[in-house]
Amino acid sequence: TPRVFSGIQPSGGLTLGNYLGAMKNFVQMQDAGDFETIYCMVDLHAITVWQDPEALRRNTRELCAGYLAAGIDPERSILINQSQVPEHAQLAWIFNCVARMGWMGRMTQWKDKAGKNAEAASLGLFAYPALMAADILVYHTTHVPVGDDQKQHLELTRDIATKFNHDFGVEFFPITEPVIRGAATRVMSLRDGTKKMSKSDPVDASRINLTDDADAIAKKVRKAKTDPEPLPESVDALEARPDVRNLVNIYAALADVAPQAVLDEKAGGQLGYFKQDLADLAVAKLAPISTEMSRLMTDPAEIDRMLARGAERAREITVPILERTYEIVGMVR
Ligand code: AQP
Repeated sequence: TPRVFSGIQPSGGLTLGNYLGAMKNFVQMQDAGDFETIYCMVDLHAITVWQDPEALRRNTRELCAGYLAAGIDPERSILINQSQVPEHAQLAWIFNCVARMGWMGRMTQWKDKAGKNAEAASLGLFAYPALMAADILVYHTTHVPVGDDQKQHLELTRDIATKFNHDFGVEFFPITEPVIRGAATRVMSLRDGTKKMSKSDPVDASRINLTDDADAIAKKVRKAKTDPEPLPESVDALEARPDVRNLVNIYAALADVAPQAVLDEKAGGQLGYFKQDLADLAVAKLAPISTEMSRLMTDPAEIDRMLARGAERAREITVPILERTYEIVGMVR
């Protein structure tokens, strides 16, 4: 069966960007039933930059609660925390020996995140894409839903699979296909429409957290950076107004309509009113999720049981694939 894998880092609380750009889509893929779906909290990826241990534990459980509240069903999908399925890290080591330094050095995410001070970045941050390749290939995943920002890493996953197969003269790892999300929503910062909304942005007002209450959401939307012009007739006119475009896109994604349809209804309106509508819509759509998340978070032991069960199911797939990989590579078993 075609199989999908995707993950989210527990590197902070979930944002509206993670929800509209990733989770909502994960749920649709699960519900469509065309793929076997595996979704992950990638805690090993999160620690490529410093994470406070208590915060990491809390964020991992909260991310699990977020998946469940958004509609991931742990029976129909496999829901796991990365470090609880040790084959991810074990296969990543093999891939560290397959991938080339030059490939990693060309990754734009590495260049962005390490910045000018690459000497001080962790070795894990550099090797991040090899672990991601392992996440995907340890399940022989055939399809990965990717946003623009992850295209290059999936390309590298394909290169690693190709080189492994070639070096060992096998047809073992599949060449995973990207599933490009239709009209994928890229949610931008509420303080800067040219920067992506991010859980690790130090400014809380830049993002809507899935755990924000109605007041917090309304306040952040009201204070979102915009210009004084009314809403235009056509989306083309939003090109030059990234902050306004971002709010229109968020509205459209929450309402499940095209951005143009939002303008057809609201063109000419003042932004103050539009922000009020947007806040109402965001609260209506997110309140059930945040309520369910808080309910789930009252019983962390139940979350941990669910994750243990997920890991058990995942390992039915990963243990044989890792075993076979070790054999191919020449490890005595
Ligand atoms: N602003 C966004 N708009 C649309 N999609 C987004 N994603 C993240 N931010 C947006 C999608 O969420 C998934 C999980 O991403 P991740 O946790 O692996 O890390 P990220 O992309 O780096 O997300 P953050 O929130 O910005 O985390 P930090 O701050 O830790 O780097 C991915 O599918 C991503 O596309």
